[in-house]
Amino acid sequence: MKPRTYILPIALILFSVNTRTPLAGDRGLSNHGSPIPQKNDFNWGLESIRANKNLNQSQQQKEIIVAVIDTGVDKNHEYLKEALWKNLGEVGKDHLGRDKETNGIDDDQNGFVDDFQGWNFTESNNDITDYHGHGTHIAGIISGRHPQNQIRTSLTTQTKLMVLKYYDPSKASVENLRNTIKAIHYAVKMGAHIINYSSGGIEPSRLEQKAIEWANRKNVLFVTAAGNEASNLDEKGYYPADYDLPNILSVTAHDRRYRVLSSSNYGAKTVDIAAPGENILSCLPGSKYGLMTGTSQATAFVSGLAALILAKYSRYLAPFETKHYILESLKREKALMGKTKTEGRIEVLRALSMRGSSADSSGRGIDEQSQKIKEEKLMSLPLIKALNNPFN
Ligand SMILES: [Ca+2]
Ligand SMILES: [Ca+2]
Repeated sequence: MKPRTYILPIALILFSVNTRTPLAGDRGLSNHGSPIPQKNDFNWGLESIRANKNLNQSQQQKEIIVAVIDTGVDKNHEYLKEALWKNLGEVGKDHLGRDKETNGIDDDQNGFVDDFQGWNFTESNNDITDYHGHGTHIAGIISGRHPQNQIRTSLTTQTKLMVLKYYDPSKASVENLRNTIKAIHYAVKMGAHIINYSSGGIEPSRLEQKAIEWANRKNVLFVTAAGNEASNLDEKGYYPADYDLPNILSVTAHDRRYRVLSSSNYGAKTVDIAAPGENILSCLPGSKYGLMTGTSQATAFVSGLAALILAKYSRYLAPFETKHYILESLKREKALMGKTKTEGRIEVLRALSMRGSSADSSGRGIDEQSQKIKEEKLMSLPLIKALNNPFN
């Protein structure tokens, strides 16, 4: 297969075979970021998806874990540190009174020593420091707090970020793919409800697909980027976005006028949905902020919304149910015609106020209905059916 080039924000060019690369988009990182959020630039994404108001906190009934498989995070960033997931099996004191976080023992016997905050698969240790910037930016969008006025916005108070570092630009590309697969396994094993993967490549991988299939069996939603190559994915593949699996949501990016970005991949038969992705202000390492553009950012908005939906109901929804709420509540836009399967973009308030015939905010309705309606029946809704037959 013909090698393709990927342009990273640090201008590193990789010739890819089975690579997985974090997607920074057109503009990449805005230099080294700013200590002060730039006015008016943060909010457009949140406003366009109607997530800029504080939601009723009572709607958020439980903690949702989002695995961020990326380049690590700045774990000391003021807007991220409280949002980080903790592995309860690796915190507290061991029988000798030592901190489990640092005792050099795999206290919870999951195969990872001192993985109290996630794991660094590139170095096989618990150092999740982000030297790249991409993962911190993505984590900031998912955690969704508003740095200008210091209120928490809807994306979201109960979300915990499980940080899984898979990417090292100095490693062979096949190694980054291997670490992706390991990170998916870790996320599922350790209880993530959603995996955010703002990365991809042109080569499919059977092992990666199997890992995501396993995630589906374990009710883990996999939100992933359509990619930034200006390609029609109905004609070219891009993975993992293009695997035909019911738990995958593939996301392209729109601008302030709801047009798909010129750099974003699209596909009327293959890409699920659009979300904001141009000049998005979020966190950068060193407690800074900066703008990034691309389908990575759009993907993070969708993961944030999925977390809110999961948190709303009294039981955990299956991935196809969460997708149902996102896709049935989207706002259709003329500008997105021919660009995604749904020709729509996400809207948080619409998704969270959706009652339909099957659920109320307690989840009772959907609990009852789910006993009566089998998955096949719900999947027979036209939208969902289309979603599972992307190549038709
Ligand atoms: Ca462990
Ligand atoms: Ca330990």
